[in-house]
Amino acid sequence: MSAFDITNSNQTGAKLSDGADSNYQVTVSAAPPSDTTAPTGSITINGDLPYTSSTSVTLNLDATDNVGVTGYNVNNSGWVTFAAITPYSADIPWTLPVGDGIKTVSVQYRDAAGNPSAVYMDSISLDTSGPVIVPTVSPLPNGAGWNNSTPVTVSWSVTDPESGIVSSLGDETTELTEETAGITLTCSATNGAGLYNEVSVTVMIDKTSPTLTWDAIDPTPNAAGWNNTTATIAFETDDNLSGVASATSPSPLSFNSEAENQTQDVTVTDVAGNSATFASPAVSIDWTPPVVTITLPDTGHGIGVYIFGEVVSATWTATDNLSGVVPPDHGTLPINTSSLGAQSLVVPAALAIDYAGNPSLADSTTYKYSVKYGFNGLLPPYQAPPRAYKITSSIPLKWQYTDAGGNVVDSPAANPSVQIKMVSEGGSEGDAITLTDPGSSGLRYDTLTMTWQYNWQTKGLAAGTYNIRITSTQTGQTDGPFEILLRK
Ligand SMILES: [Ca+2]
Ligand SMILES: [Ca+2]
Ligand SMILES: [Ca+2]
Ligand SMILES: [Ca+2]
Repeated sequence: MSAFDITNSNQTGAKLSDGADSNYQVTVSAAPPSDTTAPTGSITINGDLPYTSSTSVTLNLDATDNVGVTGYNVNNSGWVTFAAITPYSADIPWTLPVGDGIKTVSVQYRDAAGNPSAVYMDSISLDTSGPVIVPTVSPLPNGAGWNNSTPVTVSWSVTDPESGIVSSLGDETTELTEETAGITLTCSATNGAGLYNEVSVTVMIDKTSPTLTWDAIDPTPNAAGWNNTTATIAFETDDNLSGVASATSPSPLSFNSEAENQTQDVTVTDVAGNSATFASPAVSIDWTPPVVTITLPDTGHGIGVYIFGEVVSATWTATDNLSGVVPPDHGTLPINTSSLGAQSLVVPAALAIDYAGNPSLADSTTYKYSVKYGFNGLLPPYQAPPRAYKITSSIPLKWQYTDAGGNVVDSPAANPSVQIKMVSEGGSEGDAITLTDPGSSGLRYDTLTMTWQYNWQTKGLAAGTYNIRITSTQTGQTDGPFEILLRK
């Protein structure tokens, strides 16, 4: 116990023992009782939620003390002091260290006497990543994002390894069975830390093959359905949904060879991978002309040998490689016999034509023939055996050239020569003998009578039979032999 004083407040000098009626004031002063009781308290983070998505949290501090709480120390970061209060309660902002995972915060309180409380702790899980949402499309679309078959199944994986999934929407499996230019499915979810995420997947389904439309054959085939040049066919492709990705040939197709009813295939593929093959219209191409073959007749002088002015025709036939010859495929062709000597038959173009419209070619070199004079034999005074001519006489050999009708024609260009060979008794001919003519008169042509004459000098020749031949240099024809008999 401490000492205490009693004083007379009205200053009358009265004593306690006087019993007088006085006012007394008793003042007792003593040291306060010592405080040895520590505060007690608690801590929660964010109202004791299990997860947070942010490093910024609120610490809920509560403490009480028999005298008064005067401070706290969070995570040993230093004492925060305040006037003593009981109970103490405060929400203070706090920043957690970065990095997802369990975060623990501790707190200690103290009172005015400096009594420290126990250390109180709370933990919270930090999750800064939203839900992981992964769609699965089955079967997988191609590289361009398209499916080309049904059903297409869309399923979802929704997870959160840190804080788990609290709620989700659209995570059911969906089966798509219709073509679509694009249908978007969305799945959303919220995790334990309150983070929201949503993922969408767009499914495009095209099951229909592309189409192809053929243009007309260019140039237009003729009425018989043939072309006689290279031809092209253009085409257009189209697709219902994903679009045309490729065609095996560009437009137009080219037809560059001869054949009947030729086609080409074009395969068209859409972006979704559907393809279809289209055969082109048939194209028939023939650019080879018909081939004309000439047959020269034999009118009695050998094949291809005709008499001046003779009316004669060759026959022609035509064949064709492909489209065939438009009738007629044969006929006659007049042979010109108005010129003498070696000739070529003039085969005009387009004698025959094929169904593709190709005319046969002109030809003036292939078919050779010759035109010669008609010859009526040696003229009088020549006579065939048995008439015999006496050796030493000069025998006039005279002849004329004629046309096919036997009419004498003017033949100054005939340029004939005479050849005479002796004939043995066995019938064989010897070599040509040397001819002499009196006065070297030679071969003469009389324009007036259109007669050739050669006076044959027989002097010195042996008796017997001789063959006379006359050859025209102009036409190459040799007329004869004409037999003549010489006697002594
Ligand atoms: Ca205390
Ligand atoms: Ca997470
Ligand atoms: Ca398509
Ligand atoms: Ca042809």
